[in-house]
Amino acid sequence: MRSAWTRTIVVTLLLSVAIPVWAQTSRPNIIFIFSDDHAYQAISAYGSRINHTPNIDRIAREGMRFENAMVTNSICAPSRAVIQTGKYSHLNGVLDNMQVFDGSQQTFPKLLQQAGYQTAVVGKWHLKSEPTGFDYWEVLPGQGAYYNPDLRVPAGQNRHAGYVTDIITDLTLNWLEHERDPDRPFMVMSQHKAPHRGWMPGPERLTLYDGMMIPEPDTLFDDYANRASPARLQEMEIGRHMIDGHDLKLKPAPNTPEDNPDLRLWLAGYGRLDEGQRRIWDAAYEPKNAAFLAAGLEGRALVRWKYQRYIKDYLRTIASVDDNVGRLLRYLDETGLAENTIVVYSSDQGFYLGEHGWFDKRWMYEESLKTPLLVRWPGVVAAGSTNTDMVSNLDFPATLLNAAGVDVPHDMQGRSFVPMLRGETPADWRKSFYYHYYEKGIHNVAPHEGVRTERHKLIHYYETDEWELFDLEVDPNEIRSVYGAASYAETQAALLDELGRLKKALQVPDIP
Ligand code: SGN
Ligand code: CA
Repeated sequence: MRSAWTRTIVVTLLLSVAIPVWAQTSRPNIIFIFSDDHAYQAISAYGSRINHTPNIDRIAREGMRFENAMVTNSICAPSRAVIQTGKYSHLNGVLDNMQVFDGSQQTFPKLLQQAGYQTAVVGKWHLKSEPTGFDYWEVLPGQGAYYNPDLRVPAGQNRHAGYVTDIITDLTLNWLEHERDPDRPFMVMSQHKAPHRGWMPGPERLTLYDGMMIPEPDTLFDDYANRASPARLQEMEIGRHMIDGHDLKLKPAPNTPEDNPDLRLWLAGYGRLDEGQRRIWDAAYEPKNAAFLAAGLEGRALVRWKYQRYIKDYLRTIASVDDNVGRLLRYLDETGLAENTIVVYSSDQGFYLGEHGWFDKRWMYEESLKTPLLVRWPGVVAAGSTNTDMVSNLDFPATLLNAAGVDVPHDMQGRSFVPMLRGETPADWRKSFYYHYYEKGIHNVAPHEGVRTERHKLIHYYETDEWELFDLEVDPNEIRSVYGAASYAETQAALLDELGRLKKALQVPDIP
């Protein structure tokens, strides 16, 4: 009797001590690797026809690939504000790239911090106010620079020599290795500038793809027929809107006037290179540029050349991102951290790689609505699995909180997709998705909202009250709107109802 009591007491004591310790050490770490403007079409795990990303693919091979991850507002700062808060733009206050994020509001890093996580953010931030909810932050001011970038810290600004993608990884690794407390779980956001416009490749990648022709997308010469007027009025065409000294890396002539915008952009990019970097850069571009100038291309041949220059530089910057993902993954392997660390790879939105003749993003069309999302979580996510449910950047905070065992606040509009990571989709998961782009400015994309279902998409350009309806099954490239067609009357009515229902449920204010 007495020994049974003793055993009970001993076991009870052990449990009361052991459970919290066990729970603490088993909470997963989180590495959120985030790039800027990385199209899923440029990841081989997504079936890229144009490049190979072996390290990013490893996350897919050892984890889950999401085929329908969508953003609520396809532009940089708004997407980042959604990820901080789990709320749509109209509730988090960042509707466009100009607005300042109110860092006093609830964010998922703050909630993780309160639960005992160490938190850090390195690289592109772009929310205008200082990061809040992070034990360590070192972020690019604004868009940041590709070469020899400045990075802001609470005490001021540091200039780092070298290439931004490498530097962001160096800082991430330094924090992991030397600065964090190894006894507590961590969440670090390692956020690249690349492959954002400017598309300046790193010194080792300047000649990658030389002598090759990258395949063109089917809609490079889209004529925007059978669409509402905004598709024709945009200013993001490879043929018409690329800037010589900036996008196309053509050195401005020596007598260019100082106030020329082309020259200013050239100086903001190439102008940051030190002498050694310039020698490597010039050796790579000057022979190619001389050949181009000698060829005197016009019309479609010129568009095709611009596409090749654009896509190769874009993919070169991604090659460096991929190398650096490899560095992070190797570090996790070598330190044994890999086993209990969730690795996420995603981007702030998708991007046009010549589809519809475009670069940039913003539209509710597929290439910019969808974003890459790969998640590795050893012991939880089945290796090499895929998911086709409509998940969103809106769901990232709820998911990461849930994975960390932290309650998800009721006012977050996103929902945890941890069940999907375990291979089970809840029966009541969303079957339709609300999208809203607000910005008026560069690239002249008209504000619009809409609803996406598994098969259809309804878009409203409310300033001109124009509509588009796409049947993605028969028209995956979205080149023929069937809005108003008699054969789609029922579908159209159902989508209109659904749009109204979603707006009500999500508390979207009426458009002024
Ligand atoms: C810059 C780019 C635009 C880009 C926006 C937003 N022009 O203004 O092409 O759409 O950023 O990008 S550039 O001449 O400065 O390169 S975002 O990713 O920050 O939203
Ligand atoms: Ca972006």
